[in-house]
Amino acid sequence: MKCLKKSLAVLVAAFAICQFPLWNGAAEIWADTSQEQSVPPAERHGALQVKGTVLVDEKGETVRLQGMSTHGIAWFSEYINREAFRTLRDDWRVNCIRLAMYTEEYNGYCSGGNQEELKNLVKDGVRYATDLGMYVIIDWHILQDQDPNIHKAEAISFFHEMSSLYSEQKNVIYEICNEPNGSATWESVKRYAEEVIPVIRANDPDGMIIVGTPVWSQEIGQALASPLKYDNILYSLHFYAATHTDWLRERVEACASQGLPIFVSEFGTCDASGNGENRFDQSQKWMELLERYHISCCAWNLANKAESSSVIASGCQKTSGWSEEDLSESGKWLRNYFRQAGNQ
Ligand code: IDC
Repeated sequence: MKCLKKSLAVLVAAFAICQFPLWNGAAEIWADTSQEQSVPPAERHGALQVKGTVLVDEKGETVRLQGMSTHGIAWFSEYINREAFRTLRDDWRVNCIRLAMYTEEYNGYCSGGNQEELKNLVKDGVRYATDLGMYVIIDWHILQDQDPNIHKAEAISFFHEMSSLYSEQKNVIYEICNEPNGSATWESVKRYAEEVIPVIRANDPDGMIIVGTPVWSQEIGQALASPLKYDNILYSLHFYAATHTDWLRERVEACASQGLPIFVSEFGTCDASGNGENRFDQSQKWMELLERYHISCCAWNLANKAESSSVIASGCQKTSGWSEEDLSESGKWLRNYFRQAGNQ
């Protein structure tokens, strides 16, 4: 009798679950490896906000985003696919994808690339991340162009379009200039940001925005000395573990402890060329520092290029569902790190 009652209760519960969806968002329920049903990260946390130096979710709890940056989407578009992002979410346990769209390099958005195709790739990437309940960063990947003001007009119209498309979404983050370098100063970056940010905010008043800093996003001290006068801004710091060691970690520590909200929107386990030897000992020190200050981070890069920063082994043609032997050395290390960090 007891047994019958129990089975009836299970049946009733199963029926109730089928009738009433657990939440109203677009994301699917997914099972994590502990076999429990979980609500995906962006559904669980909702809109994020910068509070002091950290990100907080809708319940006011501190959240750390961690994830993968794509390589240049014009060159490695095959990795912009739903199953790739699903593998990263469920197997790598990350909660964020960064879509890197070069502006000036070969086939970049401002250097002869097909702008409609590039925007469609960004839109596809945002859709997949959204369906999977992940956060997604739209990265205006300046590099060779050095100073973001060079393509300011294109940036304004690009971010105007993106922010009007995504004004209602809680999971989209805008990164307005990857790495100012060369002639770019913090004053010139600020001038650019002060024109681009209001364009985004006119459509998406609460949208979170990441701003690059001079010297390939290393000069965060200048942002601390002269911050932008907007809410929900994060300043980017990029590191490559074989090149950037204690001296840059000390800068991060100094700036974070003085109140600067930092986002490591790109890092590598190798040297700053994106290649060379991986330094996992240095990478580990970096991760400990980022954890201590709850700093979010995305690793460079999701591709199978024959360079040490690419996380897929160069001979592997799979574009999702990778097993351990499909990964490069950096890929194996990063997957392990993300899995054990448990920041979803
Ligand atoms: C590198 C890529 C490499 C590509 C090159 C183009 O890994 O395959 O040929 O860009 O110039 C950055 C940049 C990022 C770089 C990366 C490694 O944001 O675009 O990618 N890096 O050099 N900053 C520091 C390192």
